[in-house]
Formats: sequence, C-alpha cells, structure tokens
Amino acid sequence: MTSRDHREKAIKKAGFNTFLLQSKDVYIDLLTDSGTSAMSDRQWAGLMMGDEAYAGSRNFYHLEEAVQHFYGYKHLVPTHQGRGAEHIISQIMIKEGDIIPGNMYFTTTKLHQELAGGKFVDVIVEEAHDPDSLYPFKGDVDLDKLQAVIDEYGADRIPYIAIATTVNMAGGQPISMKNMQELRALTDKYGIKIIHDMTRVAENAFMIQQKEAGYQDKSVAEITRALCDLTDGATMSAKKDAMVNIGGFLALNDDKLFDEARNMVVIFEGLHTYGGMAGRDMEALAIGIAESVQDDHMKARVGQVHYLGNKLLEFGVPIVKPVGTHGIFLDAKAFLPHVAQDYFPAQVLAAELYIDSGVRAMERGIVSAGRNKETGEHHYPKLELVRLTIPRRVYTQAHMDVVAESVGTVYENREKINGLKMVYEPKYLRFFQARFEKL
Ligand code: P71
Repeated sequence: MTSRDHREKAIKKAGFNTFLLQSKDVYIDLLTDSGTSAMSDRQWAGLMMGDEAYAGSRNFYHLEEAVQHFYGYKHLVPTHQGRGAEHIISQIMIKEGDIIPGNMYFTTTKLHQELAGGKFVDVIVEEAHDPDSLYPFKGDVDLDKLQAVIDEYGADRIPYIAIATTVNMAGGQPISMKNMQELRALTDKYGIKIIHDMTRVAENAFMIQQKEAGYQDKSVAEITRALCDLTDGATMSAKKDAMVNIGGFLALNDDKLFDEARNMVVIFEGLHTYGGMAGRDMEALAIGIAESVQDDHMKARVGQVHYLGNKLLEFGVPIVKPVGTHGIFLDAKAFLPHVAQDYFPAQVLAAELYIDSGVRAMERGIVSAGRNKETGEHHYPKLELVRLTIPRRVYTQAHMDVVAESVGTVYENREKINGLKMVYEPKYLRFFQARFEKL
C-alpha cells in the first residue's frame, strides 16, 4: 500500500501514463492480462523439463503436438510473443497497396500491416462501436461491409482477412460461430484466406458455449478447435489464454507459406524450433494450452470478470456492455462527459483511478488509436475506454471489491477531473511511452 501523496508524485513522474509507472508503486495491477497470469504447478514443473538444445528441443515437439491437437493447425513457427508472429505474417503475405479487412483494429496488428505496405479496414458490426448495445456477439463481422470492401478493391488486393476471436479493443467481445461459418463461405467464394488472431480464442469459445444456441453441450475445447478449423492460419500471443509469462507463435496450414515463415523467423526471432523462446518456456506453454481450454478454469476466469462488472453496474458506473471476458472497460466518454476527446478522457481517468487506490488500468481510446498515417490527424475512435484487465489465477474476489469501490469513489468525484495535454509523443505505438501534463 502506498499513500495518496506518494501516488500523486508517482503518476506525475510517469507523465500520467500508467505504462510508465514502476510496479512497486502499484497495489492491484490491472494494466493487462498479458504475461501476468499465474502459472500452475504443472507449468512450473514444465520449466524444470526445459531442453535448451539450440536445435530440435524436445519441448518444441511437445508444443507442436499441443498446437496440432488443441487448435488443429498443421505447422508451428514459435515467436517470442504475439507481435513477432504478426511481423512475420504481415511481411510474407502483404504487398504495398494491399487491403486487410478485420474485426476492429488491434494496435500492434495494424502497425505491422502498415509497415508491410498494407491498409487496415474495419469491417466489424456497428454494434461493436456502441458501449451500450447489448448485441451478444459484438466481435462479429458485418458481411455487407466486407462484401463492399471486396467489391471496391477486388479480392486480388486482399491477401487475407484478419479475424480476432475475443475482440480486445471492443471490450473483450466474442465472435459467433455462425458468423465465422458465414465468413468462411464468403471468403472461400473469393479465395481469400482467414488469418486468426487467436490470442484469447478459448475465452471466445466459452462465450459461444454460454450464449450461442446449439453449443451448450459442447466443451470449450471442442468449440476452440471448431473456431480454428474455420481459419487458414493464426497468430498467437500465448501470454493471455495460455498463461505463460512470455511466448507466442504463428500457425499455418499452407505448406508454402509455412516454408516462407520458417525462413523469416531465423532473421528476426531465432531458429525455427525455438523462435525466441527458451525450451522451458515452450514446455510451460504446451501445458498452458491444455489448461486454457478446461471448462472449469474458464468458468472461474470469466466468472471473476463478470463479478467485477456486476458490482460496477450496481454502482451505476458506465461500462461496456455486455461484459466481455478479459476485463471491464469503463466508458470514459460517459464517465467524464465534460472532458473533450482531444483532452484524453480515458488517459486521465486511468491516472485518477491510480491516484485514488493504486489500481493500475490501461487507456484504450484516442491515445491508443494513434494518428492517421496520411493526414497526421488523431484517429477519434468511438470507444474511449479504460480497461481494468484481470490476470488469470492471480487475484481474489476481495481484490475485485477494492477495485469496484475505488472506481465508485472516482465516479462520485468525476466532476472535479479535468483533461490532459500530450507533451511527448513517440512515433510508433504512442500509448506505451507518451507523456502528459495536467491542463
Ligand atoms: C494486451 C496486450 C499487450 C499489449 C499490446 C499492445 C498494446 C498494449 C498492450 C496483445 C495482443 C492482443 C491481441 C488481440 C495481439 C497482441 C500482441 N495484447 N493481438 O491486451 O491482445 O501480442 O503483446 O504478445 O506481442 O494488454 P504481444
């Protein structure tokens, strides 16, 4: 625990950016669920079985087996984390002038598409941009929007469509199996590939089990596999679903693409049988994949997120509805209607929450959205959010109570909160390192 005075100094020193705080100054860390989950006893035991051979580590083959069994992809290229896989897939599949439709942008994914010469086009359903819409599958693709993109640019300029299961920036919202099936049918008609951002696929599978007609008797493992089977390849940040502190991969069904990816990984990550991970990390990951698709685990994990969400709803705090799977997203526009988007309402709200209680959250609004590459103007996303992200198997329900009470306190005092000005802005992924001052 720290004092309010200590936290006021710490956040000022951090340029009102929670990414720049030291973790020792944080009481409950809800910055992210990425690499922050607790590994199980079995995963820790796996670390002891690390085979640190440079080439052909036995842990690689175990991981390959897990990817083939649980996700059904044929080929595995390990990477140090998700963006390593995004880099490789973007470089091998995207040419200058290509268009990559997707169900809402993700920061690193979109940047790698742009660096490869491509342009991201959002084709998610309109409901995803509305925090109050109760549409149950806000991760769905609007097939008419996608058809319009194909008609406008032609299928030749679309190397693949980027589909995330559990759409992070929309509030951790699932895509339905029905939509995935329809998407497969449409893309097959044009020979367009589906590349799956499977970072939180098991959480999406759980939501299908809970909400989509016909899946109540299917296991999370079965639904996860069925989702993957509708796609051609995947990028994975294993730091989420699979509960490791570091790791990721690219998975591909196409032999030729795999050959190219396997060649490229040796330039940027490491040999194709470790790609930036230690042998022990691959072992922990192989075990974590199996744990991630267990029904009871998912029920507890998502149940805890919903526990926090329900508390905040009781307090009348504006959040993205329906509650998703990996965190609660405060609607900063509704929370601070008197702070214009140009003055970074989500950024200042995350800072105020930290000052109140030492709870660390993450901005997911205008700062994260960055600037238009061509005009240099800010993107103004409809969603201006603060994410309270819940690591897996780390916190108790009592921690969630502390968080809810603090958000409630900040909400009661919301009229006293003013905006920020940005005083330092890095070129890429500015939200990580940007600095702000009070207006
Ligand atoms: C999260 C993260 C980590 C992060 C990344 C960028 C900005 C802020 C925080 C990472 C993801 C993700 C999805 C859907 C790809 C990555 C990149 N998420 N796709 O949510 O959520 O993976 O971090 O392992 O490189 O805090 P990587």
